[in-house]
Amino acid sequence: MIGHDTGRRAPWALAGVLAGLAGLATSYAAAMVLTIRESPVVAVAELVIRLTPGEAAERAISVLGHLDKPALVLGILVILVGLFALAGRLAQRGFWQPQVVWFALAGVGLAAVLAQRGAVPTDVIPVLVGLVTWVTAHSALNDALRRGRRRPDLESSERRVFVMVAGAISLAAVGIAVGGRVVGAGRRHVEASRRLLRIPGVTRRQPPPATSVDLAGIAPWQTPNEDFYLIDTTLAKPTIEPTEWSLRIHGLVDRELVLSFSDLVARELTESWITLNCVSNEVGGGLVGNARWSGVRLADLLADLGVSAKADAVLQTSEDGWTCVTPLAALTDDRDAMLAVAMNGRPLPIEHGFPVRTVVPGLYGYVSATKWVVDMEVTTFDDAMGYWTDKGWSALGPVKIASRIDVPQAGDDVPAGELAIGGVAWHQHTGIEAVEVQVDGREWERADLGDAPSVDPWVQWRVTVDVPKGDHTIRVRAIGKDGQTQTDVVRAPDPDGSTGLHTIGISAG
Ligand SMILES: Nc1nc2c(c(=O)[nH]1)N[C@H]1C(S)=C(S)[C@@H](COP(=O)(O)O)O[C@H]1N2
Ligand SMILES: [Mo]
Repeated sequence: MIGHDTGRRAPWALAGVLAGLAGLATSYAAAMVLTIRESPVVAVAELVIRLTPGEAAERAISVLGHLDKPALVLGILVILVGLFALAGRLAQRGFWQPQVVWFALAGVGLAAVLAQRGAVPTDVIPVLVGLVTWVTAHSALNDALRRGRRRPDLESSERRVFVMVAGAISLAAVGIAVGGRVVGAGRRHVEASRRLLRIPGVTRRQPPPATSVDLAGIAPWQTPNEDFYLIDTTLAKPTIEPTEWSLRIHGLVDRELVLSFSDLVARELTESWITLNCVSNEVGGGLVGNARWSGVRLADLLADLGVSAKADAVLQTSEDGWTCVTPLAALTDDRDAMLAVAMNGRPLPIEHGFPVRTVVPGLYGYVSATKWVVDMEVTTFDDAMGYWTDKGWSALGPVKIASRIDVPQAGDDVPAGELAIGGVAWHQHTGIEAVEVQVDGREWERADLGDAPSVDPWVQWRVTVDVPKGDHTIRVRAIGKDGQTQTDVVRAPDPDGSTGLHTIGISAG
């Protein structure tokens, strides 16, 4: 009952929340129509991610997994709704009081939008559209509320006016947001281009090598694209039409180069099986996958450009402004470091870097595997800093030898007697010589290895052991082709990759 003492605050707060949500809707619609990659809310969330110290960001990634970013956006929305309600309550005191909240929120939005890489003046339009909506929608709702206060005799009709104004604003906001989405359906467009894209030289299917490991529950040797782990700092994935993509290679080179997508795929294409893994992967974790990548070797490209002898690093930048610094040597030696255009015989999925990403065998993703890559500056480690190294992660990111038990799983109950154990092991660009398994601290037993066509992909392994009734502990270790045995010293991923042996407990009965 508006205009009476009871429940009087609620309609004012509600008016603030409605106006606030209407402003989010119109700013979202404006971003869509202008095909700006993100709404201002998402830009704020990405700014929060960027300002989060490395260790905290790391913990959020590992605790929340893929949910970390939706959880962040949700948290921001909850805070916003609280501030909208506050603006609504302030309106009880007068016209100007709530404007402080609206202008402050718009200020944060502007700061976030302008902090984006390659921000252009039009990027501020969605924020301004949102601000105008906040101020006008809020004052319309407040007028409706005040009318009732001045004319208590009109209590019920005034209430009707407020409900009608509120309803009209909500409907308009939803309509505008949906309309904006339809008009600016950029992603669907890029998805269609991706589906229709045929890249000469990319073979759809190439059977994985005959592998001797056939054990239910073990990770498939070739990781399907849809099961491949995903790690990046974006909320809205960049959607880049191949015709609009270009890569600039510059810095300490004799000749600078700007490469279009058609220039790139006109060059000789290389196909290579490469296992990619994340430095954040815990011992036994799943942030690792093996795919066949098709692309252009960076060593050949860079050789054409003439790299200065002073250079020892390449600063890579993605369309969304993520950066990493890669040791030059890893891009110019005999390994298949490449600008990849296809993954498992298909154009790269959008979330894995469409249309072009970097893949470097033997280095963790955070120093090498730039998705949506658009710029490469040949430089020196002294002069360049990457996104994660700036947060305290190690500058050089060679992968560490690792092995994982996939079968049985920790905590499984298994029949006593013969037990098949299996999993994967990797030491990219060095190769796996042997895998050994130990039950209850007894002798290490050698496992059988599956085939691998080169030293860059992982290998599957399998061994059969005898387990009597009771509880058992199983550990695995890998031995590299360089003679290195995987260490049992336990270390967390920060700053250069986890170490320790994957160990599981099972019960035989
Ligand atoms: N543009 C961009 N590229 C990026 C990242 C990122 O945050 N942004 N993350 C890197 C990290 S830490 C890893 S482990 C790999 C993961 O690649 P995937 O998501 O295709 O598995 O991408 C790398 N490339
Ligand atoms: Mo990573």
